[in-house]
Amino acid sequence: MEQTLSIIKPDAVAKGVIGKIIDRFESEQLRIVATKKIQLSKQDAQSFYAVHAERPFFKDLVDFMISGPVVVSVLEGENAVLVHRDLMGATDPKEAEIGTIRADFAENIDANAVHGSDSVENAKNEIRFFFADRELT
Ligand code: IDP
Ligand code: MG
Repeated sequence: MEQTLSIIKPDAVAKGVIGKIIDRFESEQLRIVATKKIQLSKQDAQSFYAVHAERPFFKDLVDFMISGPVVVSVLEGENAVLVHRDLMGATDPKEAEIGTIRADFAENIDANAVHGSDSVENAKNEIRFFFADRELT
């Protein structure tokens, strides 16, 4: 069993597709361990995406991530990290395979609907960033 962190980004929350996206997780046997809708502060977004701090798109990414509420969830299942990344599709929705979340719900690479951890190690850190032990049931 593996855990991963999902963020439904402000564009997808504003579109009203939280339920549709979570349904895809459960349809692929990813169990919802924890979930909550929150408003990130600028500092939250900067530290969550610190690995991208030197990239040219960093400021736009932070501004976008704080432009409205997000839904953060912990998903659990066999190969959860990879299963979730496959469901999400490529970072650029134009390159995402048909039937993936980003192909179906994202507009462009800046507003691309979802985040997913890219490794088991990063998943652990990202889960700890958002959730206290008592929230992980
Ligand atoms: P990922 O979300 O598919 O893991 P990362 O490379 O980790 O992609 O990038 C994090 C986020 O930064 C992306 O989801 C996207 O919102 C944004 N991003 C990545 N590359 C670009 C870019 O070239 N232009 C604008 N935004 C980008
Ligand atoms: Mg990433």
